[in-house]
Amino acid sequence: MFKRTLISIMLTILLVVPGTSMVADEMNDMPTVFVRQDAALGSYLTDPDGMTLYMFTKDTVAGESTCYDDCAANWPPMTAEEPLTLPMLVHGELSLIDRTDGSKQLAYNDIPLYYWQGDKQAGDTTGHGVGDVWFVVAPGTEFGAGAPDMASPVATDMGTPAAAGDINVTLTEYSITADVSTLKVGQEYTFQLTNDGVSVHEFVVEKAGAKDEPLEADGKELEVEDIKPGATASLTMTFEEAGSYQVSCWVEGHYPAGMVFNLKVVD
Ligand SMILES: [Cu+2]
Repeated sequence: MFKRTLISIMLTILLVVPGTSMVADEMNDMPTVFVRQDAALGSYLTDPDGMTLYMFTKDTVAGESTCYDDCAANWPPMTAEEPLTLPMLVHGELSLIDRTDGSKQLAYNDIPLYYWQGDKQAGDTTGHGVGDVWFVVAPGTEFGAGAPDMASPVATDMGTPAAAGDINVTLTEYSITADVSTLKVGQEYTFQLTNDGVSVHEFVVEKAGAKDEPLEADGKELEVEDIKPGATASLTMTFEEAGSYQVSCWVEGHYPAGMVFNLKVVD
């Protein structure tokens, strides 16, 4: 009996530790859309699982979708529940617009948002440029802006795998970018990390769409925590398998706001 009471007291203490309740609050405030970084596309909006969201330039009336039937089968409208919340530092407005079948669709600055059936996992952007009318949506895009003028590529490799060696990574509020984005299986890379921001950041290497689940090598997690503003750090590793990966920062709220960068590893 005494033991049980002790356990229950300890549990109570654990539950009132400062910070615990704050984390819970922030979880409730999980943004409706997230931001992601891609070497070729710059920043773009995704759903909370990292699936890319697209705009349709044939939607020419603010807050109105023209994509139905076959179109909507290929480009499913994104739906969401209230409250609608944007990540930190992302300006604009989310709303739910009415579709003719009575369903609701999420819109950003009155731009209806869609998925592409060809995308299979977080980091896929295969719908971008389809028909010259479907495009990823950069944070800050206004309705009627037309085809986006994409930011200049942040990486230099653009599909050619980088040779073994250094990869320069910059962390800031709230983005994470690397100077290469295509890597090769079996090569040893060293991520040279620089925190150019004003907050503490971290660096996690994981599978595309993973949620703070660092890869492991020799029983050690491939991550660097607590990188102070202005500090540098490094992480050396070898990818054992081809596929889609991401490097990200899981300090509370940073990942949704854009601290996730797409990496491709090829044979
Ligand atoms: Cu961070």
